[in-house]
This record gives sequence, C-alpha cells and structure tokens, in this order.
Amino acid sequence: MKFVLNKNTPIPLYYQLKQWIIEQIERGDLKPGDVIPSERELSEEFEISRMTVRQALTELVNEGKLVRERGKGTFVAEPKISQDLFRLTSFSEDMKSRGMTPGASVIDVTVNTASSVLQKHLNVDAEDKVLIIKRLRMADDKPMALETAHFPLSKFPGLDEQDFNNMSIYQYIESHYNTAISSASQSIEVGLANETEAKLLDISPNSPILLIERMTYDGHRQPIEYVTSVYRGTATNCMWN
Ligand code: 16G
Repeated sequence: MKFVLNKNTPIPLYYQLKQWIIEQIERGDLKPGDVIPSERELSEEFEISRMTVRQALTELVNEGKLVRERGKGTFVAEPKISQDLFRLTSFSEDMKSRGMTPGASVIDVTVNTASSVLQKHLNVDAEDKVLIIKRLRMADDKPMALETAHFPLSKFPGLDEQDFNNMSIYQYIESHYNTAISSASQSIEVGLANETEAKLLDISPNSPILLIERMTYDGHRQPIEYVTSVYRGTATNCMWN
C-alpha cells in the first residue's frame, strides 16, 4: 500500500482512510469478497490509532461497503442489488412500501447558529445557521419514532419556512434544491424511553427503544443532515424485517 494519509489538513484521518478504501473498491483494486487488512495492520501501515481505523471501517460496514464476519475478518461486500445505490429511502417511502400511511407531526422547529458538534457533523462554520426540526413520525396514525433532524440552512436556504407536518423532507429537498440524498452512515443502540419519549410514542416509561444517530450525505459526499431518532421497540419489527 503506497498511500500516505495527510496529517496536515482538517480532513479527519479516518475519513481519508475511508475514502481511500472506497476508491480502491470503485477502481476494482479491492473486489467483493477481498479481505481488508486487520485494524492492527492498517494502524501500523498508516501510522494512525486503531480507533481511527475502527471508525473508518465501522462507517464502511454501516454503509454496506464492507462486511464483518465474526472471527474471520472484514471483507469487501457484494454490491447490493435490492437497495437503490443513488438514493436513500425516507421514512415516508419506507412506510408506503409497507402498505402504511406515513405521517409527521412537527413538535418543535428552531434555527440556531451551529454548535461545535454540528459544525463538525454538517461541515459548517460557527456563524452558519442550522435548522433543527423535531417530528413525531407515524404509520397509520400510530406513533413510530421521534426524529430530531439538523439541516445546514446555507445549503438549503428557505427550508425553515416550510411546514413539514405530514410532508416528506427528503422529497422536498430533492425537488427544490436539486440535491440527491445518496448515502448515510448510522449507529444504532438500544435504550430505555424517558417520560417525554414514552408519552409521545405511546409506550410505558422505561420501555426498550432504539436510538439511531445518522449522517446523511449528498451525491458529492457532503453532509446534508444529522439526525437522532428514537424508535419505539415494537416499531422495529416492521422497520427492519
Ligand atoms: C428517515 C431518516 C431520517 C430522515 C427521514 C426523512 C432513518 C433512521 N432516518 O426517517 O434521517 O430525516 O427519513 O423522512 O432512516 P421524510 O422524507 O418522510 O420526511
């Protein structure tokens, strides 16, 4: 491997490594089924920490570009046929494809300057405005999830003036800003509902919930959304079947 990560740019090292692996896959230098060197090998090769390597590999696994096989290693994934590679589906589309009617009820809308976390996630400056929109998502009028989505207003001027009750944000973004919603990376963990979440999701406090943190990117791999969601446990069967 004759690739050197550039430690003098603001581009995070994990991201550089991730992009490099993606390029190898796109060029065909890494083929489906090829094994990816271990975390230790990659960290020694690129002189970066194992945590940095892990972050790159985990995102690639979450995006479906690599697969981890317990006890065997990490491999280049077979290209997915069933998933549209150029578009991600939205909550509205997911529910419709399951024969249910999607719904959205706006709980809160705020426009703020970007906090340091959002500057990093959305690749914006401290003075840039971010739209934070919290919605309860329904399927056939039953509450399924609570989504708190953050969008950079510099990329989507006027997005804060729209009413997103029972409206698809992805559809609006795609049609009004000529932006393809192309890829996402997300982490999922299990948690317990607090009082507010329980009330909104119509479940008992302390019921199991799924917490999803997701970054969504456009066709140029630019971040366009950072979202945290809470899904009611009983919704999950239908979400990931
Ligand atoms: C999905 C996305 C969420 C996005 C929403 C848009 C996950 C975990 N979340 O729920 O990030 O904001 O779709 O839905 O996949 P909409 O276009 O129906 O408003």
